[in-house]
Amino acid sequence: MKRTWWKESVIYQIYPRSFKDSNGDGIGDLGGIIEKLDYLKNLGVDILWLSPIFKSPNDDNGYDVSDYCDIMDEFGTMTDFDNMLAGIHQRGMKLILDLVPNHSSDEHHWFQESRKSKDNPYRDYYFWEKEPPSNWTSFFSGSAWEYDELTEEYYLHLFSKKQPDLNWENPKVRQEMYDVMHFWFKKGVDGFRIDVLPFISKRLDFPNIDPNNFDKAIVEVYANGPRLHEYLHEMNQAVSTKYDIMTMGEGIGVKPHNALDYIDEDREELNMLYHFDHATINYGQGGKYDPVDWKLSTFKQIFTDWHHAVGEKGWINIFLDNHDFPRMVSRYGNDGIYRTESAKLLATLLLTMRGAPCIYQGSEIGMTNVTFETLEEYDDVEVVNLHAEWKAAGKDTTPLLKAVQQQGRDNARTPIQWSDAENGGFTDGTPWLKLNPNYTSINAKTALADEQSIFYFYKNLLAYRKNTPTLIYGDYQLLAAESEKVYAYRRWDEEGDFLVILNFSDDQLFSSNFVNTDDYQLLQSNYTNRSVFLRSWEARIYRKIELI
Ligand code: ISL
Ligand code: CA
Repeated sequence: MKRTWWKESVIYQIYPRSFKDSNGDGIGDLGGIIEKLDYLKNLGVDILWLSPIFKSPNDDNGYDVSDYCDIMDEFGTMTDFDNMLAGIHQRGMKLILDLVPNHSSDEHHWFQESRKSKDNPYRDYYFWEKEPPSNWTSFFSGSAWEYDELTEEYYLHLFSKKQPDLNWENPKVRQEMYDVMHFWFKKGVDGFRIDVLPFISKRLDFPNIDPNNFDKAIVEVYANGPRLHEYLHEMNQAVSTKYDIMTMGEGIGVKPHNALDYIDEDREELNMLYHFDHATINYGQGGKYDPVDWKLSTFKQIFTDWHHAVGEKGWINIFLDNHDFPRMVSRYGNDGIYRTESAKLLATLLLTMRGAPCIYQGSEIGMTNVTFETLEEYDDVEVVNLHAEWKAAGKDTTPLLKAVQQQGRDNARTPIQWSDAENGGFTDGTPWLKLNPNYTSINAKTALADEQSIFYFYKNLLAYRKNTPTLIYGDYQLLAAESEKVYAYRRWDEEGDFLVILNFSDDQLFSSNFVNTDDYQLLQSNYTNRSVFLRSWEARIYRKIELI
């Protein structure tokens, strides 16, 4: 396999609004990121990915862009940006930004022009129809078609009505987006994470969807549109290949069978794909807010299927949480008595798979889901709209509150807990979203003072991975596939041979019942002492003896 810097990098995702506030207005900002660059360098990550920092009215916290070549007022100025980028590069790290090409804000001047009249030159920057051509629904409740009385037509928005979908059929729109990319690459940015990338090519027959199966609608109707790969190849040739950068596409709706259409190196489209299959593992019939139990065997099969589907031809991201999903330790671990052990176990999984791991801010200190008492305390547009919908329908919202506490995006958006000081040291003002009250015990300051903390577990394993290409490029094989408690696998190549054994349960088990470790030696565990048992949430890495 071809070795490249981006395959060997570990990515750290910053949600700037919640990372660190430097001026007391309660909103994280670029100045706050600059303050924490040494912290990130100390952790040992290679690439910082910033959720959107472009000008935005913040209907969806920056995923609604009103100017792609300027900085959001709340986050700072272009000078702050230049200083931040220089600080990142000085420390030997790289920066990737979040491009949102599928939709803009309705406050973007393109849309302001577009809605003015049917013959405005910007009209076909968006999708306008006399009548809604389909029953498409928005991710954030209601129809995806919004009536605009100015010209008495409907425009398409797959997300909020303040996020009109851009019309990539129009070559001018594509050129605008390539110009945006050139603008940031010329400044020295090292790549882009590309938001809902599989949606940019639309099915112009706008087929109706099954309203009771949104997941199917995503895969078969919204994503993987007819001209998608033509656009990606064009983007690659017009922009990506002109710089030493990397592109990673948010792979919503992409499945193992079509993954290589995006990332096969020979196709010259994207560098890596960020798929969702495990992240939606507990979605029930009613989707995200209708959660069901999930099985470890399914979870393991998803990672395994993706590994085999991609093979040596492409590269994927490995992640367990981000700003759209609950905290990983609350979701896949045990955030009660085994919080530390299970956070370390999940770190072991993240950092020993083939792919580019993405650590979401706060996971390195084991931050957990938050439980707000009322729906009013939630800020996320998805929840605000859903809440309004339930109220309008006269429904009892108690089950919704419960589902939001478990599944809501704000779980991962509470501000970073830097210390046990007021508001976790995140801000001197009033935070835009309440902190998780457990900041008094779970915070970065406490973690940095404790050699056994989750933070140092990440740091040590990050350093080990960096010097162990087998863990990056090596082959993978699932072991003990049927177990509902243990996730075990082998990673190997001609330079090394490892076994990873992860106990995803509170139970104490005999590891020899699952995997034969005879020729291997224990390299590390998330428990300091040794035992014949595989203890609750124990994570072990073994290395083959003759190769040591
Ligand atoms: O959280 C979700 C909605 O339930 C996801 O399905 C999410 O909408 C999907 O992952 C796309 O996410 C991206 O685009 C959205 C934005 O709100 C998310 O924050 C972003 O990651 C629209 O730009
Ligand atoms: Ca601020």
